[in-house]
Formats: sequence, C-alpha cells, structure tokens
Amino acid sequence: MPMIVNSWNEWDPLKHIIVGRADGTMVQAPEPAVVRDWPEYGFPLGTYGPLPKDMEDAANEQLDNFVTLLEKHGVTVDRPEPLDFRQSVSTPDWKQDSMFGIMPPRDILLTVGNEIVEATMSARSRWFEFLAYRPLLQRYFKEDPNFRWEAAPKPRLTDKSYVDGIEFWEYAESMPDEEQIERFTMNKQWNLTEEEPLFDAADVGRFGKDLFVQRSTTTNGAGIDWLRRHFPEHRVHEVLFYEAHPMHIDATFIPLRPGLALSNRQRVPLTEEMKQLFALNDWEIVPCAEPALDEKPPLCFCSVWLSMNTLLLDENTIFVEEQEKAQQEQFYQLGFEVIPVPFWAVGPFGGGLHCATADVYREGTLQDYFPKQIPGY
Ligand code: DAV
Repeated sequence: MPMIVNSWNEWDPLKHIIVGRADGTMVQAPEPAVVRDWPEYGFPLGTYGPLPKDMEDAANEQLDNFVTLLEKHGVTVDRPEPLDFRQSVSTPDWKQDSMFGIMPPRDILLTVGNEIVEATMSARSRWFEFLAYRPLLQRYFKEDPNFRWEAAPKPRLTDKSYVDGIEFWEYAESMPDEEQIERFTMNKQWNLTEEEPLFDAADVGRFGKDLFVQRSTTTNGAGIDWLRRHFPEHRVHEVLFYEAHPMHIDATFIPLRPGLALSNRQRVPLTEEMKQLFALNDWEIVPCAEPALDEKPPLCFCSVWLSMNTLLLDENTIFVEEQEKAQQEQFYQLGFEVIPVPFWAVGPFGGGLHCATADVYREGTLQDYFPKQIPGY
C-alpha cells in the first residue's frame, strides 16, 4: 500500500503538495475576527464581495504557473475544490454573510508526519473552509492505510471567543504600532479570548520534534495547549514576536535547513526561552533581507513581508517570489539554489508561496534538531 502523507519539517525533499486556488475569493463580510476597510479600492468598511475578476484571473495564472514549475521539479500537486464563497454560512450560534476562499491551504492544514490536522480556524467566514479539502483528504484516507486524518474541535465562535467583537480592531488601529505592541502583544491578548482552543495551522513552524507555535490574532493560548496535548511525542513551544497584529508564523520566522533559520528583521523574537533554545543547539538565526515593496498592494491583508514567505524544495533549493531580488540574493549568499516564481498577484488572495501550499509528502523521518532543551519550555 502506498504511503501518501509524510512530512515532518519544512526542508526535507518535497514530493507531494497541495496548491490553493484564487477562485471566488472574497473580501469577507465583517465579523468579530475580521475588519476590511478599503474605500479607495471599492470596499469601504462594512462592505464585502468577490475580489475583482481581473485580479482573480491574474492570481490563478500565477498559481497555475507555480503548479507547472513544481511538477517540473518532480512534485505531485493536488488542488482543492472551490465552493461558492459568496454564500452566507451559519451554525446554531451565528450567521455570517460570506465565506473567504481557498488560496491559502497552509492556514488550515497542519501536516505532522503521517497526520494532517484540520485547524480550528478563528474566523466565522473560514469555519467551513475544510469542505474544499475533504475530497483530497478522503482520497488520502482511502489510499494510505497509515494516514491519520484529524480535525481539531470545531469552535463555537460565539461573541465570547472575541474581545469586544469588531470594536477591538477599530480601537486598536487608532493607536500607533508601538503602543499596540505594548498594550496587546506584550500581554499576548489581541482580539481572541481564551474561551476555547483556536489556532490556524500557519501559526505552526515545523522543525522535526519541535513545533514552534506563534501566539497571534488567529491562535490563542488554549489553541497551543490543545496542540501540545494532541502531539505528546513533540515539544510544542509557544513563541511571540515584536509585531502589532501577528498572523501566521511564515512571514516572521522560518527554518531553512537544520541549524539555520530566517527571522523577520522587524518582527524579532520576544520569547527569551526560544532565543536560548536556538543558541543552546547552535542554530544560527539570520535577519531576512529588505522586502521589495514599501506597502501592501491593493486589497491585500498580508504584509510586505511575504518577501520571506518561501517554499523549500529541499534543504538546498528554495522557491522565492520573482521580484524579491534582495531576498533572492540573501539566499544565494546562504548557499541556496533559488527558483524565482512570479507570485505578487496572489498576495491579495491570502499570501505567498508558503501560504499557498500545504505539505503532503516530504522524504525523511522524525528527527530531533534541538537535543538540548530548556526545562519547562
Ligand atoms: O505577515 O502579513 C502573512 C501570512 C498569511 N498567511 C503577514 C502574514
């Protein structure tokens, strides 16, 4: 019987991956976890709807091109099945006027060894996103007798899961970033409460036996606790960075190969134990290069740091956005073969090359890259 699902880290040789689609992606309807306010691009506060069709076509063209490139490098690619994201969705607790989309599979699917966990997610518009991946997961389940298919407890996402609902964002964004970092980041408390476990899979950095999970606007302490109890054979470390609105670790801190990690030059690590753990095990942490963009493109909720949102083909080869020349140069200097990929049109649909993918199979086994541990961390 074939082994289909296996991936323990971000750098082992890649053989099989899921790549998202831009089809029907929405500027989401307002909800406690999400506020969009882009009057200059046709979406003032409170409005919602599909992203413009020409943008969607451009994003899909770049995604399809990336798929071809991956296949040329011997990687099998699967794609999710779009739903109608314009539809409203509801549970017994709430009704939400739109869904979001399925460009970033990394946000929802967490692959750890022979297991894929569907994350809780923390936005109502993303509650049903797992349905788009079910045809793939069902197939893996049928074909691979060792595949462990898991779903984290579906959250209630009532108003109790959010700090003052949407008002949190209006309140926070009236402050300068430094003040928000002081008030919210230092207290590990942004929009989410600790009512129930909440996490996005993209807040997890996979380093073999060690999983580094970012506390963020999408992942709360209970979510990290759930992951810790769910993976008893792993060491699950909470990490925090200097960032006002942390969301997903993959434009903040990423491994490149055993012993080498890339850190966002602004969003420096704040967790002392994390810094000690890397130093103790002789890991080098290098600050990333400057991004090519000065500000977010139109209708994009991700930052310019998508420059470091890259995908490793193996520990010597990395896919990097085509126009991020400084970041490419840094990878050359670090000894990597760089494969440039045009991907800027994809950003507004939910991220970069790492966000747009979810691992299915990388060669390799579970290894310990941090043999020296810090008690209690
Ligand atoms: O830095 O804006 C990008 C990652 C989205 N999945 C950021 C986060």
